[in-house]
Amino acid sequence: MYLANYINGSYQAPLSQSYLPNINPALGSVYSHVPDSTAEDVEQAVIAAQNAFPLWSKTPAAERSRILLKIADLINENLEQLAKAESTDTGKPITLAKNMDIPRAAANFHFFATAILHSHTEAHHTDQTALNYTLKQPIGLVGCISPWNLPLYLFTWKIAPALAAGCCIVAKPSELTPLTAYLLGEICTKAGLPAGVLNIVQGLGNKVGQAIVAHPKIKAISFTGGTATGKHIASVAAPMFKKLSLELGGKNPTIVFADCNFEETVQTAVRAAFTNQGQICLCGSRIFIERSIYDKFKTAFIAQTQALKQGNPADSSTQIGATVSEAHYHKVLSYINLAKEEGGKILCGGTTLKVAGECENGYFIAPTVIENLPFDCRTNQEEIFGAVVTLQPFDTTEEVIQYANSTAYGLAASIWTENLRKAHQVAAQIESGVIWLNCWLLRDLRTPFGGMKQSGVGREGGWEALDFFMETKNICVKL
Ligand code: TXE
Repeated sequence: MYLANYINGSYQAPLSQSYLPNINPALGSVYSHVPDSTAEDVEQAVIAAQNAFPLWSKTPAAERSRILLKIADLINENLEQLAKAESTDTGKPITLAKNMDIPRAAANFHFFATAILHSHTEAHHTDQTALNYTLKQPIGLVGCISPWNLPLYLFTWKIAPALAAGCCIVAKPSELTPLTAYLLGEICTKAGLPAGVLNIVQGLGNKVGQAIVAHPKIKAISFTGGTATGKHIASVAAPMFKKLSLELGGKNPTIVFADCNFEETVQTAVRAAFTNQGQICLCGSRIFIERSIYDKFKTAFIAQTQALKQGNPADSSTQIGATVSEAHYHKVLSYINLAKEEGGKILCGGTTLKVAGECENGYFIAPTVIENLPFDCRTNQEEIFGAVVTLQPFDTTEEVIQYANSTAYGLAASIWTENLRKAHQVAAQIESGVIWLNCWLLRDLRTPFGGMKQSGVGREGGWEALDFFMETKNICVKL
């Protein structure tokens, strides 16, 4: 199967006619080919977006909303096909794709389609002399670049607010997971999205991504991916005064106090550690446990980790699938070796896993739990982004806050205690943009989402996402 770019409302081969192999990570074999597009394809996409912008930006909100709701409906109608595509591309369990990724992609469109029907603007009276009102207008052409871990989920998390705001888009999914974005093109056409409003250019980051970020006609860049890539993108976009939204990596703490609801805490900490093979920027990979329950927690955590069913992602009972790519598989394994070198004790996992049958060449790593590492070693400071977590005991609240805040990241944290006063006090001191008290990944799309420190710049979600894709103008009327 040869995939294509979606430019000006139709599928097009890359101008270079060259393709990259797309690998099914559970099988370890090539199953399709992704356009290896270049700056020339991006140029075509920019021209299409420019031509579409005057009309789309003036299309009434109710009409934009109607089209976006139709896209949401079509995503839901194609749930089976999209979930299968997502699972094949990423190695994630089909059940996860069906229950989380694809429904959330539809929800993203639904959320922003309805939001624009309820917007309002500000007005400021200046004594009796003037009336100021705020006019929000779509910023123009925008670039949306997304990663491989939650492909359609994160792709649409950017595209939906941009379209709702009235912008035209040049978007690039990850070259590792192009399939659902490819399928979205047809859905958009069927839903009646005018040609050129959304353009999807497939290919490599350093070619297509770079061309989008550097293009003078593109006014804003919304990016989710690795911190190093984010840094590079900022260095290109900032001197051009582009608006930037960067959602980057995380090294999130799970903080377990002795007075937690034990069963619920262990269960959710395991889910936070290993969902999507640990490849979610929100995963809790450093688990700090109050010393008095450390051994009890460790025993229960290991037992539940070992009970997770790992295997062929296409099997509906599979809970843990394959790592996304061979390169990432080796990266995660290298961190397990590093942990050993740093004195870590492997409590379970720590090895690759052979899945019999068609998956015998797949990139499987057994969920890995490690203890006996100091909070400031590399294993506990660097983002592994795989099914590898560490357990560490703590004695005081001050100590655990120091541990939690010790990394360069500041994306998410979860705190487990039945003492609400303590929960709020600790939450206020943790340097993370997203804090969950007694839960994990409980999302309300209206809330601000994003990280502090090297986890990013800006917030997605709710009005903040719509605002990002709009220019704000103050109009002052003398009375
Ligand atoms: O991501 P990249 P990679 C973390 C995780 C992972 C590491 C690297 O730790 O191991 O990042 O992963 C595009 N200009 N996360 O290398 O490269 C690229 O094509 C413009 C966390 O796979 O950041 C893809 O579409 N774009 C993360 C997107 O950027 C460029 C999710 C992300 O890829 C580009 C993924 C360039 N110069 C990885 N270079 C999260 N926060 O969820 C690459 N890209």
